[in-house]
Amino acid sequence: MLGKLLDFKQEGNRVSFRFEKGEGSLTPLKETVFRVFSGDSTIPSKAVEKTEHEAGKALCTEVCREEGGVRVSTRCMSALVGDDFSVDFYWADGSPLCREYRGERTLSKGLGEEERELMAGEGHFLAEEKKRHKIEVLKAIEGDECFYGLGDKTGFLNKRHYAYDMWNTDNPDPQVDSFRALYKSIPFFMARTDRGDYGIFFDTTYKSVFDMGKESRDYYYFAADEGNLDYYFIGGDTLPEILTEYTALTGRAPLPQLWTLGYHQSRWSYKTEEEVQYIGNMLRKLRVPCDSIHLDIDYMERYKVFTWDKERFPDPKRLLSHLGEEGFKIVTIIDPGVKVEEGYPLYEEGMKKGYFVTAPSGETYVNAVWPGDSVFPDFGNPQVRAWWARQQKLLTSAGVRGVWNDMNEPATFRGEIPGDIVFSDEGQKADHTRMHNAYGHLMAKATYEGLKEADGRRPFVITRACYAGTQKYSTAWTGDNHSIWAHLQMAVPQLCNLSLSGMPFVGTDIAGFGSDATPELLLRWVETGCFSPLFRNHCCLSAVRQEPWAFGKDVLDIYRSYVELRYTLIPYYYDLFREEEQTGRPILRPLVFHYEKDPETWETNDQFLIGDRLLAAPVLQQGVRRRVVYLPEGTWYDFWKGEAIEGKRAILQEAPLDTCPLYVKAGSILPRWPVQQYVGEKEIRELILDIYPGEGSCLHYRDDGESFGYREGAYAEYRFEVESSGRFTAELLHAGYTPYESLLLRCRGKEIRLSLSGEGKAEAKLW
Ligand code: MIG
Repeated sequence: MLGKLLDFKQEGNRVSFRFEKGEGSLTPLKETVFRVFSGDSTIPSKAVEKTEHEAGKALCTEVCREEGGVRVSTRCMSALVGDDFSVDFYWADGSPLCREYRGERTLSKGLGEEERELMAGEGHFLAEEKKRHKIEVLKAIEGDECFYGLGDKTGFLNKRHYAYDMWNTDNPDPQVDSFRALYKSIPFFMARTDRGDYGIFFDTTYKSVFDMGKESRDYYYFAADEGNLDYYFIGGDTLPEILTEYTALTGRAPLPQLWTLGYHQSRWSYKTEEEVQYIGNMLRKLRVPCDSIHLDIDYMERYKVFTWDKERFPDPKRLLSHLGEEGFKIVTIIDPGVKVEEGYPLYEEGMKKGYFVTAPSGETYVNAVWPGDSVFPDFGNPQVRAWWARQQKLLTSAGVRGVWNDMNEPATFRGEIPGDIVFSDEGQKADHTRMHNAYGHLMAKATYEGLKEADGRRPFVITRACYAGTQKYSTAWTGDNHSIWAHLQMAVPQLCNLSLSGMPFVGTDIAGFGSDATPELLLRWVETGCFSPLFRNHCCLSAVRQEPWAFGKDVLDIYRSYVELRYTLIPYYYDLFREEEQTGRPILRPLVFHYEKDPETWETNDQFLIGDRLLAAPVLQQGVRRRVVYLPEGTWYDFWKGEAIEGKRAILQEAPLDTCPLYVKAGSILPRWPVQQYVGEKEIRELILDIYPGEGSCLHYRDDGESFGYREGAYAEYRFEVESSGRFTAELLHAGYTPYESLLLRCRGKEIRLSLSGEGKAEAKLW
């Protein structure tokens, strides 16, 4: 596309190239991270906020012409830039990692006119026409590449042989493998290959295509028709390393408030004050631990955002404070659409200030969502974000503790917003085509800033639409799944791929949103979903009730036991979030994340790891009471029975309806708390440590669970270690927060209570 490479110039780390038909640059940001760029450098990145890498040290060890192009070398890698801005990446020893595909694309025409009509007549799926894109990067598939990431896409863990679009889409049909797009656009993937691993982040908010070897067995490609050629290449030996660099670029999820790791109960909608109170009462009476109840769109007055319906919620402050005393935190939904209505302050103020997106003619653009005719805040404009941020006070002043952003793809009822509708891009004039995929991301950013300002605590935001980097502001749920087994099955690879896309705080609607749940589906879903960071039961207006008690006592008892299990593991989850904030390693991890040398793990769709210590192998099929479990290398302990099992093999595991097969790696130390009805119900003075024989160590972290004080050192951090001899040691590494009074070590039926000495140390003999 850019034609022959003519010459190059090096300025610091940046090497710029002149081609026959344009220019480009290649910049190492680190020894293993390169940015490849050609286009309009004034388009602001929505994902990458810090560019401090670029200022840093000199990274290029050599830049020189050779046959085939110009080689830019760092200590670890090199990139060979050639005609048409092809870039091949090599290890320092000269072995290739990822090379451009230099052949032609195999373009085939779609169906002929007549055939199309025939097929369309019965509503058949029409094969896509394979067309060229303005920006197209083809990389060779040279072996047994597996691809992971790409956000929330449907289907399975390994994305090889599938093709997707990045275009935030709200399609309420049951989502299946052939869907090309869902709510989120995260144009990042990692490749596991025999030659090493790498990640590619194509930083464009324009609609893009990722064909991961569906069109051809010889190459995969990513492409767009507008915007820049702007991608980051990250090389590494392991997937965790690559994710660390990707999240260094796009940001990490900040440590959440502790209560957000508890159980959330939701439904579209708990419509009245009485109903919300009733749900709270039931949860407490039936002793199902719960921290949060979510209010869907019906709490508002005729779906007007930042209002309360005065009849159904006459005194939100009183209600929320009463629920607060019982340990419930209330999360309210907020959509972007603002109802067109004279006298509605938000609408009037926004109109006066020109805060809504407009048609090219300058007229405010109107489409329909829940409130009927609505207008759409221009979140690309920093002033609009600041205005939106200020609105959060209307919620926090009533006691709201979290905000759930929905419909922010943005979804609209009267057709999609036309491409030429005018949006701002940080003050630059832009259009819907450019801003669509960033809309939810920027809304979440405004919400985050607003909550931070109004409440001061770590903001809790949930969003449906995302772009790369949304993890800095928000958690996410996977939108409108259905109460069908296929969607319980999909939940595992979908949450794993979101996690590998930099979004660690994720979950699905437990028991499914659309369609009707069954008792068995509810149970298998809570047995799986109790491990997702965002642990919420939610369902649609029209669906049968699926609260924990909806199917009788036997179901309730099993359901409760998994909520309780989760509450005992909250300190472990919190440790994982601490680790995530520092390294980008997510909470949910597919097996390949830690065992990529073992091909058995490459496509595991029905098991996952929680951190590096726990492995869950839930039952995902109706009627099934035993399943095959693959345990990777090492020794594992059955969580329920305690017996040791040698790994690197498949076992047949009994799994009656009340059992989610769960395993702990030998040498693990699992921090646990007693069951509480909500986080903070009990004052926890003792930390339980479940220890599984073997060798291992971990860090344990504790703070007030709420404020940003930890950033100024207000936290306690411990290091625990167990040796194969049975010697256990504890050390308090940082004492910026009240330490535990004691540790309760539990190992193979034995219990030892320990207190730390004045120097913050303790030790014990476990076996
Ligand atoms: O399409 O607010 O995904 O969680 O309950 C309906 C009503 C709009 C879609 C969300 C869903 C929510 C529902 N919303």
